Amino acid sequence: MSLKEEKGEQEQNEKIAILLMAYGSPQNLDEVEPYLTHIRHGRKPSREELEDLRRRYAAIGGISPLLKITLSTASRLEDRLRSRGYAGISVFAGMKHSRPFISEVVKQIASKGISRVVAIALAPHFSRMSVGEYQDAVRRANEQLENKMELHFIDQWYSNPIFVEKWANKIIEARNKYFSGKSVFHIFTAHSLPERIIQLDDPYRDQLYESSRSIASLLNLKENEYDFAFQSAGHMSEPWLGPDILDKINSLRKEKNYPENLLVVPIGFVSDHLEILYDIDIEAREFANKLGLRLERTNLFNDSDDMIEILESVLKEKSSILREQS
Ligand code: FEC
Repeated sequence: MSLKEEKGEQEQNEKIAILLMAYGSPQNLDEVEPYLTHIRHGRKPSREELEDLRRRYAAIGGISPLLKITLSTASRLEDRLRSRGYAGISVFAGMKHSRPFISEVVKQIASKGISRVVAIALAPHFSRMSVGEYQDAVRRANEQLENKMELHFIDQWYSNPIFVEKWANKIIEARNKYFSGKSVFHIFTAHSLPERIIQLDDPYRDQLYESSRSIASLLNLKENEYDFAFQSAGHMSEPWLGPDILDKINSLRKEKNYPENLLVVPIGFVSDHLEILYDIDIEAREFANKLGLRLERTNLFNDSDDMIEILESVLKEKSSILREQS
């Protein structure tokens, strides 16, 4: 074998995939039904449930930007890693509940002769019911392959110092933009999950509390300047983690010297999508306004340079594969 061939084979062996995983979203109103059926593990939604969800998508312009943002993040991260000299790394994006499904993307990765995959959900806090399910989808797809790939998972990354610092900057930016010089009450939020996760010793809620505290402490926020609330709870009969953001706003309004200016900081998410553009920007804002309060929210990272910097840092911190390559 010539030196060139040997080098080519080595490079072939070193091919690595980073798989970014996100929730997924319907690409038009007709796709809402299969999407919601998938979320519900195959149970068909009622006509009212479908209409309610279609109405929410219609209210944000008919389509969520989530897929576009995730694909762009993957492409920008790949460019960044290549520019850093990681020539054998390719970045892919797979969705949990819509196309391109994680299972399809895992097959596509394998078809390129890649043998190692680092999978990271674009959700910074770990729960068995959220990130755990992304990981199960990767494992199941890998099991179907003739030549199984080596899988590496990044479970959580909420405590990455750059992530914490960038959130603090987003808060300062939003306060200057909307509330310059005025006092502001900060509500950190994340997606709710069924309350039973607590009995299962799931780390999700504690990680969210820790996340809020570390961002608040970087900004020297006093205890009476911030709190945490859950958002976007499902419409199922079992109890979900609370307090819900609307209840939190209501209870704040009942306080004696209630805060008039609220800043929502959705630390459980990294990009714009239905749960931000509808649940916060429309539903929570209207609710607060009716109570005479002003509600604004921070921007999210989306596919910005900040997001790419955060992901690069997380991958280096959490993945020995990347460290081996540098
Ligand atoms: O923009 C988009 O089109 C997608 C927005 C979206 C994101 C998202 C993130 C999370 N979810 C989590 C848990 C659950 C559980 C159920 C559930 C249901 C829905 C429904 C929609 C939906 N989720 Fe979601 N979620 C998004 C959208 N989610 C739509 C359907 C119910 C409804 O009408 O609102 C309940 C499942 C069931 O019914 O059995 C549980 C968690 C996250 C944050 C972590 C992550 O991003 O993966 C946790 C974005």
